[in-house]
Amino acid sequence: MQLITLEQFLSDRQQEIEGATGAFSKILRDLSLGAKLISFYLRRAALSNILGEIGLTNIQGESVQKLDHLSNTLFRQLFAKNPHIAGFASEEDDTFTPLSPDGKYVILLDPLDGSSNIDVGVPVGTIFSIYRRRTPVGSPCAETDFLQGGRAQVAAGYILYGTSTLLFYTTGKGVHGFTLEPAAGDFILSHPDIKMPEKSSYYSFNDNQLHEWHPALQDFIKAFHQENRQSSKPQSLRYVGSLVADFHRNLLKGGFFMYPGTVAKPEGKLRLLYEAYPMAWLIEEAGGAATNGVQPILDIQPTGLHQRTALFLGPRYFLEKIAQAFQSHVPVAKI
Ligand code: FDP
Repeated sequence: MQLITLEQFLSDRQQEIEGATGAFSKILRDLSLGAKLISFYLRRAALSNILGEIGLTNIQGESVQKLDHLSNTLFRQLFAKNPHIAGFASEEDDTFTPLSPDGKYVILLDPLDGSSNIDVGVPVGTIFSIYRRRTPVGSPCAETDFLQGGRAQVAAGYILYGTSTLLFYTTGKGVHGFTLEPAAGDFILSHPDIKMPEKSSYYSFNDNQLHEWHPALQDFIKAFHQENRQSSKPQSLRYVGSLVADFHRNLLKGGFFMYPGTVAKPEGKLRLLYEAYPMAWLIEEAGGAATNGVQPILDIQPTGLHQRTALFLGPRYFLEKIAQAFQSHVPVAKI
């Protein structure tokens, strides 16, 4: 097996990003360093007294775990030293942090996704998304730099802290995956240019609010279960409850994930900027699709840093069926 490190891969592909000067590679280097450190902390978390809650609530109204806080602080410190990063926004912070006025890029992060799984040793992840700033270099960045829309991303990816520590990313030229070789301390190319299987093997969703979903989706899922039961190769339920882990499994094995909204709260739970945009771009690059049920995620215009969206990720044909179900549904009141 030819060993290609992330470092080597980045320097070979630097020209993929228009006008790249090495700044982008330096940002990915920071992300990979953060990943190595978080991976190390997670492996000995129970022994270092860093499990549990910190006693604060974040902007999302969720209680902050010690490891959420640690990961957010660690990445912020790494980015603050990088002259190429103009600003940083995190799911954990109320607002964005301006960094180097001379930086060309801004970075958005969900520093530790799946926090409810941290204390029980279940895989969690980091999700990132990078944009070229819109405001002039040399000035402090502004909120508009972070609210550009998913199609303006220049790189997006995730780190999965599981049985291995994996880093997967795209710059719009396929999805490439690296595995941390702990002895060498390097990420090694293990999944070049991966494509999602067209056939779905798994379905992943939390159905505890099924009775509150849009009736079209309730009907669709009922029909799906019926068809699945009669199939000679039925799809199996797999739901970890960490978006990165559920996404990663479905990407490699084929599957569909959804976190819909309810009739009362159609925007659902997941965050457009920190979770949906990066995952949507990755899945499109791997041959799949991402919608909010009817509209491609990457076409949704952002209005706020902490905006939420319903999220459906999976094979293209399957998401088309879901969109049709929504569009052809006759509201009960109109029958
Ligand atoms: P968590 O609340 O544990 O941080 O982003 C939030 C997230 O996890 C996703 O990682 C995951 O897919 C989803 O929420 C799980 O939500 P439920 O517990 O409601 O299923």
